[in-house]
Amino acid sequence: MNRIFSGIQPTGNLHLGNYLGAIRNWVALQRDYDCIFCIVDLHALTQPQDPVQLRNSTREVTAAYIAAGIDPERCLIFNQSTVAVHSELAWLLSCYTPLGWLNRMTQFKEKAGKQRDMASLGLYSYPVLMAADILAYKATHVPVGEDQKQHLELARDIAGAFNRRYGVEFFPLPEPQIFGAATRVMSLRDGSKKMSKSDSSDYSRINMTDDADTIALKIQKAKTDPEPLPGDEAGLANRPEAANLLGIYAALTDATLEAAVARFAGQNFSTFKKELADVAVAVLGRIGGEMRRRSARGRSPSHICARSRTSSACCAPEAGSGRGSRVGSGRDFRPAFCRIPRKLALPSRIAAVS
Ligand code: AQP
Repeated sequence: MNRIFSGIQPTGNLHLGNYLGAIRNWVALQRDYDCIFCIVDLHALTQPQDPVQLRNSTREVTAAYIAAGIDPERCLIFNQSTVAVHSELAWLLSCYTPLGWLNRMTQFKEKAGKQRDMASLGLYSYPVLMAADILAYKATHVPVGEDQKQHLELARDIAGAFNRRYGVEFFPLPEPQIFGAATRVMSLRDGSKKMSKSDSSDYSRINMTDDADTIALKIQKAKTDPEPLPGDEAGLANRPEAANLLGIYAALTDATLEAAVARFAGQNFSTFKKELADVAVAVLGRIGGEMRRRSARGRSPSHICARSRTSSACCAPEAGSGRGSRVGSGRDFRPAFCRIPRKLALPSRIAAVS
């Protein structure tokens, strides 16, 4: 069976972009693939994090997976820092990754901004760790939002470089899976910027835990332009906010962008926004409510991860009761054992070198 690996950083409020670009697709794919869904807390450490907040966010991401419909009996769920092979393989792969490849990564340029010399090596080599996450499990498919496409291409390049170096087909070249009408959900305040957890304005995003009133208010306040909605998709050119909101509507209603545009052709934004708010509340309200209920019941994510399936996947998680580490990368979902190093038996030629 083909294998999926994907993950989310516990870096703050999960938002509609994470849901439409990633989690929702995972739920649909879990029936047909061997699935590993990770909470990638080592990636979160590429930016400064408050340890307590990081631990809480790790729990929130886990709760979101389950509330959105990921079945822990069917899929493997754990947090990255508990499986050392992610970091070990990242080091190995970094030795096959030319700097020129990393220099092209737009996410690093955006996140480092003008303070490039002050950015951490971790932020720079983030895509190598991401490649290790995927390749450690020999995953064949990676469902992600559009923003991660470049990193996925790099993971394929690194896998290819490794295979060529040793003349083996050791790592499969992972295929990106990018689908839906909202593969890149944009900020509600600026249609040219990605909706992001780290945006300082809470009004730029719809959080998965926002209640119905907050969702409606954020949509009502979302930036628009003065024109009525266009009659066809071509009319969305140079109208990033209209394109974003209609894309969100299409994704939430499982329609095509074309159908969404046709439905609201010629209408003003206020009528459309009311309908958009209703569908957003119907979809996210249920999931956010379930996330809140889970938190209130005090069911810890480690309990969830303990139920996470042990199978043909590479490692077997169990509930761990260890206290969190000082940096906040949890030990809560510690695997009982990790077979990866054995499974990931390196070709003998490499083993001989190392
Ligand atoms: N705006 C988005 N539209 C569609 N998909 C998105 N994803 C993130 N933002 C959008 C997808 O969600 C998955 C997890 O992403 P992540 O949180 O691990 O990293 P990120 O892409 O860096 O997300 P943020 O919100 O921008 O986080 P911060 O602000 O902390 O950097 C991925 O599949 C991603 O494509």
